[in-house]
Amino acid sequence: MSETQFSVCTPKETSWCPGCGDFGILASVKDALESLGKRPQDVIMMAGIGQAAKLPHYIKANGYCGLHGRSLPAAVGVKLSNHDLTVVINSGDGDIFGEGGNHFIHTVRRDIDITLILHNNQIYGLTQGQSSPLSDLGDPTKLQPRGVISNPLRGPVLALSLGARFVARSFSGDQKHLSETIQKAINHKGFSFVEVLQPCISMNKINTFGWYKSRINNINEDPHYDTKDRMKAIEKAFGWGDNIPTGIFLDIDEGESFGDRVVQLKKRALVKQSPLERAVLESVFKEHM
Ligand SMILES: Cc1ncc(C[n+]2csc(CCOP(=O)(O)OP(=O)(O)O)c2C)c(N)n1
Repeated sequence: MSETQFSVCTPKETSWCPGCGDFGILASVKDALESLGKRPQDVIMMAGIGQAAKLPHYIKANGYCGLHGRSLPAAVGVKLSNHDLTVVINSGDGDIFGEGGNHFIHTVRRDIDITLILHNNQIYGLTQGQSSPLSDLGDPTKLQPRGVISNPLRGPVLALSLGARFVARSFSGDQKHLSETIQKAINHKGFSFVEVLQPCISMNKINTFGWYKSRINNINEDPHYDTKDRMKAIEKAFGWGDNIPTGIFLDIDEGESFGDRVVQLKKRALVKQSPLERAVLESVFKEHM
């Protein structure tokens, strides 16, 4: 993919290992933003901590890296303060579903207009290979040499069960599909979730590029697949093992999101309101606190 106005460094200037799946995700995010006609000043890239969470360092836009697992509440705050910003969160499976699991639940439930791109390498990469909540049962890791003994969490299933209206899965090795999926996710009015299958070439020797490539299967190639059918989406999103469904599981565009229900935001973004309007809010806070 070609360089875009969002490019800020070369692959050598990152701390990712050569061949890391994070490069494909970075390229697709930049391509998606460029294709949507976004400008760097109108976008904020947010993350927690981890290898995936370094993505905001490598893209020219506003950026924020929070504590491990805490990207989502910060993203909600940013969107509510300035809903004119395009808010995109990139973080790892440990960050989002381990340390940040509780935040995931309530962010999905609120259905706020932000996009979460999950880098799922099924491992804690930065801290060198412990299992994450998304590691497969029985897979050996550095810390669990006899194999993981907990059942894996399926991110898309959880999101769908919580009422998310846009849920998809893609692969870091298919940058075109990933870019197109991210574009649809960003355009969706409400919370959108894209799980990206991402090889970690140093710490996960099981879920390799070839492992994913030979298993993925795009459900949207089936003309009868209905992206408005939540129960079907849940059934597909549970699929794993030898046949891993990718594509858009669910895409329901009607309905209002949390931001639409906040009356104070109806006129314009909070940061753009006049001091007088803000003063009214302040008096409300004072009265009730
Ligand atoms: C509250 C807290 N717990 C643990 C850590 C240590 N820590 C930093 S990154 C990380 C793992 C990151 O894994 P993941 O989110 O899956 O991202 P990856 O590095 O694989 O991209 C851990 C455990 C921390 N910084 N803060």
